Amino acid sequence: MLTIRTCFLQLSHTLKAKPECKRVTSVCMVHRHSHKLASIHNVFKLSEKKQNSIIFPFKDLEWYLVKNVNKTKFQMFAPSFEDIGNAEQLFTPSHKHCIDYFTSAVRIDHAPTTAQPEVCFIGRSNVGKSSLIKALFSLVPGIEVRVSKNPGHTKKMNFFKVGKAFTVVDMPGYGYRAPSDFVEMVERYLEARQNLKRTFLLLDASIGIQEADHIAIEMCEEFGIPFVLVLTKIDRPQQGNLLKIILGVQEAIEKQTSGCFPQPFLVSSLNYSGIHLLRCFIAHVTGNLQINEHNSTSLRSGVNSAKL
Ligand SMILES: Nc1nc2c(ncn2[C@@H]2O[C@H](COP(=O)(O)OP(=O)(O)O)[C@@H](O)[C@H]2O)c(=O)[nH]1
Ligand SMILES: [Mg+2]
Repeated sequence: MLTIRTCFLQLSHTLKAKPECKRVTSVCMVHRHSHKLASIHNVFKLSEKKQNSIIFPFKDLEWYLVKNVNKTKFQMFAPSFEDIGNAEQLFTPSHKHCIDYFTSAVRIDHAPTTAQPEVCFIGRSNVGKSSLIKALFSLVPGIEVRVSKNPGHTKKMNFFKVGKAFTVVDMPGYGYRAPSDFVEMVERYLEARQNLKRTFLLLDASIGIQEADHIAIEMCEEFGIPFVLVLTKIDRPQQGNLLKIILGVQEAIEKQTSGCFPQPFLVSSLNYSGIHLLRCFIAHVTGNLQINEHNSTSLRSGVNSAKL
């Protein structure tokens, strides 16, 4: 049987020959027009329909689903607006709560030792990891999240501290151009990091799960770490195509995983869809936010808490 390491290295060899993700959009473009939606308070000023589609992007799509599809799996984490507002506090800096880039590391033994809970973002190069982290931290003036113009640019693990609450790690991408970095850094990190509370594995919403993603999923499964699939750039595909991808991803979660949260998260760093919900989920899984179950439609059944 091939090890995960060999799978990645073989795959990288193939991918080097046909780089398929060279599309480059300016990140400034991504953030210039959307900043006002970075705060939930501005989202609340929109019509109810728009609010819902930004906060719970799946709601826009469920119309298209035939009646016999079980929709609960897509809406398991559905906190109240109050919970979402509380989570935003955690992503808002103050003199007592400093949020900033902390350090970078090229090897796991260079990674900072910290006891505070940690979450990390992994995925193919160019899938939108850094843009997503930038969107999550969009309420932090001047924070520097390096977003590459060229695929495969992030070769380091970049650590961001959110006060004393938790740490966020932006990982080097796998797939195109960065395979050995990935094996050296990410695999060891995922296997060994004691304080890692959740791994967010990003997939492009126009493409779904690709070969390299399957290997990454298998890696998370093998290490027995809890992880979540996040579909990025949901502003790009048409709704019908997006729905098809989401259903495929959900089926893969159900059939091929045991450590993955049943609900795939949907995000756009361009228009802030799903960003507020993801902030709330991160606040929750790092132990910083008790979800108010009374108002929430989520977390009621035992099946959810098992994977949270
Ligand atoms: N339309 C759209 N483009 C995005 C989004 N997120 C990222 N991008 C673009 O995708 C490219 C790769 O993003 P980046 O965050 O550097 O990916 P990374 O390599 O995974 O860190 C950049 O050109 C971004 O502008 C999104 O939500 N919507
Ligand atoms: Mg990056």
